[in-house]
Amino acid sequence: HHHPQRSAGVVGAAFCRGQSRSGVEEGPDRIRAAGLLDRLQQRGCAVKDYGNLVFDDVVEPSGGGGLRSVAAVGGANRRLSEAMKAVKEDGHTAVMLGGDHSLAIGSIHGHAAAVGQLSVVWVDAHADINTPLTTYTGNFHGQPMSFLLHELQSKVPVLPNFSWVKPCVSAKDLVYIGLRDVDPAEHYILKMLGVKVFSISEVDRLGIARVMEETCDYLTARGKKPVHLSYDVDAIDPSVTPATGTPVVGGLTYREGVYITEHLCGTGLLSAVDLVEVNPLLAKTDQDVQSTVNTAVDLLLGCFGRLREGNHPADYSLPEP
Ligand code: EXY
Ligand code: MN
Ligand code: MN
Ligand code: MN
Repeated sequence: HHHPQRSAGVVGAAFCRGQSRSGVEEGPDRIRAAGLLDRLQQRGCAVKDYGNLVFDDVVEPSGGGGLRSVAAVGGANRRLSEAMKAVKEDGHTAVMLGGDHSLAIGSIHGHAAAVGQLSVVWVDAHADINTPLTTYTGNFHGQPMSFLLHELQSKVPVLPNFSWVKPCVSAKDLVYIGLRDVDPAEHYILKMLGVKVFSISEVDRLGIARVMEETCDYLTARGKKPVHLSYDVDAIDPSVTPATGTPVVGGLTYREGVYITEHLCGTGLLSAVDLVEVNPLLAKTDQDVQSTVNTAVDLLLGCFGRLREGNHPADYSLPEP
């Protein structure tokens, strides 16, 4: 049971236009300010910070069919896809700091462009698999998986600034963990495609250890592919991570949330991680912001081999008297 040394390539995506509430664009800088890079380095993990992406100002076409900021979301994700591809080609485990969850389109697309077929573990209160035709809200953070799955392409219309998106994930290579707020169309899609879902009820029934064993058995049954972990901080209970745009009661505990990252790290297959939907402006108190941001950092440290039992460098030696 060993943890091979990895390097982290960190990309900030300070983007909020996949949803309606400002503040989520502050996620990357707040997570860095909480010491992510130093704490990764202290644990012997090499870090390259690629900084925050610069997104073009986009003029939205008129119309839009009730969809919010279509062209901006398409353009930002195109930029992010190129950045993630470059991080993977530089040999790092990629870390995408969001921003809202619409950014998973570019993050997963770029990851797949660099490494080929991958497995996706989506940890979220929400399924984020509405199509542009089923969304009630018009928010793209509730739709990213619909653009990525091969099986849904006949249901997704052509949209401005989205023509670059090539579907790159198969339904059988996707596992959800933590779902508890799923729209009817999303529930239909998950059943129709036979997607593996460990809703919060399955976490209650099986326990998180068995959920993670079954997740990894399921994903590796057809061969070991690189894993993309897309972690929405709203998967965790809002008592722990209140600073987020769409909190849902009854979430994962801090311990369950961190266990997911420890287990995936231990497989040696983790190739990229998104940490999204931290919105420091939506907390009532500074303590709420700190709890949310510090949990985000702990989730990322878990992805890079930090163990709660304690840790020591491979070359540690006791001082001689
Ligand atoms: N299902 C709702 C929608 O499509 O708007 C809510 C989505 C919330 C998405 C958050 C980020 O995970
Ligand atoms: Mn999400
Ligand atoms: Mn969510
Ligand atoms: Mn381990």
